[in-house]
Amino acid sequence: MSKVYTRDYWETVLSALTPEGRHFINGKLRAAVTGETFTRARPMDGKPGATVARGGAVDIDAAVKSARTAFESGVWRRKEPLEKKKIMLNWADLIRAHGEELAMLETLDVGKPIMASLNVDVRLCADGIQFYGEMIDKLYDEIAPTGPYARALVRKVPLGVIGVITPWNYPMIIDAWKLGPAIAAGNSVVLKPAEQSSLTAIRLASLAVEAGLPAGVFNVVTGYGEETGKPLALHMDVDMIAFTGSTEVGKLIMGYAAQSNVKRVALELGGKSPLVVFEDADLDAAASAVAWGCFYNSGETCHASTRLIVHRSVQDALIAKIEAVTKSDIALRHPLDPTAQIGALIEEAHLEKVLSLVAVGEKEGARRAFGAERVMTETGGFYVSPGLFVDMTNDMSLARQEIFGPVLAAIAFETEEEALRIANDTIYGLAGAVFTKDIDRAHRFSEAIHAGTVWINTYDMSNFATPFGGFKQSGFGRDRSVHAIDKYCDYKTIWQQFG
Ligand code: TXE
Repeated sequence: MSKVYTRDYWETVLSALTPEGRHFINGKLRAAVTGETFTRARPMDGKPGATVARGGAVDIDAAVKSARTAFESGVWRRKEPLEKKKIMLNWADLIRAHGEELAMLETLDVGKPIMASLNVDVRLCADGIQFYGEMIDKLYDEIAPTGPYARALVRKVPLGVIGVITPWNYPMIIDAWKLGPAIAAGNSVVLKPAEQSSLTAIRLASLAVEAGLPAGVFNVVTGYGEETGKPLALHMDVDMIAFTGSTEVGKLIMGYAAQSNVKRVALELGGKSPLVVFEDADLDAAASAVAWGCFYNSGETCHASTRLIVHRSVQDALIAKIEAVTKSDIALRHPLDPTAQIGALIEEAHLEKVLSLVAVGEKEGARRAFGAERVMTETGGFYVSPGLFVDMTNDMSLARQEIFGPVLAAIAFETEEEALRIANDTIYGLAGAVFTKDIDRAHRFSEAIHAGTVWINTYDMSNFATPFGGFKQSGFGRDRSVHAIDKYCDYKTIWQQFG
């Protein structure tokens, strides 16, 4: 029988929690060299959250040395594939076994509903580690075609030390998307989580060592972007940075790579994804897809369906359905309430940014159909209700800027050409969707949307077998799928001449 979770149960778990905020370097917890720490307000109620080590260049240097030593020693990359696979699978099992604790750490840091942390974030993190663990003993190298008197082996070799810099919206999931393939390929990692969400990264590292991952293979240094992320990205002994975050910082990361050692870079950046609804679409399915697609995780999702591009003839009917589905299904509640579907925004500054973008939108002429207001002020914490704006054109800031809050912009169109032009008129290219019953149009349109993922008559379906990432200023390089391994490896050719 499955366990019944209550608010009281989760309150007890929270009060028993003793979050660890120190770095994890060479298999051990360590304070920052300076001894400095920082504390942030917890999103659920604005009270002080956990105390976390404030890392700097010296801490990064220690972590990179530990990662390099582990890599050069071969303690991980030269291990028998079956043995490595067993360790990764143990790690995934330990993540599942500590699911409630990890879920609470995540909710404490980022304010998402505890049941989402448990059933989505913890689950997908463990599944990600397992997916790449299972690949370890199925990776073959190649023999190139040559003449009869020579043989050329084409080996896929790990790069060395990978710097991973992650955001706060899905910390554990995005960590697994990068740690899984990087470590499965034989690399060592230094992870710099977002300053808003350090706790699960530290716990994932200690569980990895408990599972048998040798010390130094996976290190965590916590701290701010400029103070900790930048020295990692500039480090001369880091071979690659795998980054998820804003397009603005993604551009800086490319610059740091160029200024230092031409390290490789993979970037998963922002989005402003279009969801196009034609007049023949199933409006109930479209309403549900657009509401969940935009408002899940309070809109703090890089591939959120933030631009609804709808045929003018069905606009009013669709918007009424979106409002109904939002109000009946997407419960905004305290994150420890097991019935909450969405919770708090990450921090006060972010809440203010979301509300100020809304104010600019209204000044430009967007009309509020519902929501997009600060709510639950009595709880403390940072809550904004899901909201939708109409009477919009694609050049308004609500349609152009990534808001990263529960704010949907609806833009009407008359013809298919116009819909496509609006859909592709963005600097981003992460995701998109088309709703229509016309199969020819569905395929024509999904081919023409310039984005890394396009859905037909659905939104946000995904699994580990499918690559995820963007075109244009949404970045490059793919997370998930067997292909994700490639970017953490390089090809090495070994020639041998016979006789
Ligand atoms: O992102 P940042 P922020 C978008 C979203 C959001 C906006 C700002 O629109 O509102 O970005 O969010 C580290 N050198 N996305 O400020 O700053 C930082 O510490 C090296 C989309 O949180 O890009 C964190 O670990 N690292 C997105 C990570 O970069 C630096 C997810 C991301 O932070 C750094 C998050 C520097 N100079 C935000 N500055 C997505 N694609 O899902 C910061 N960092």
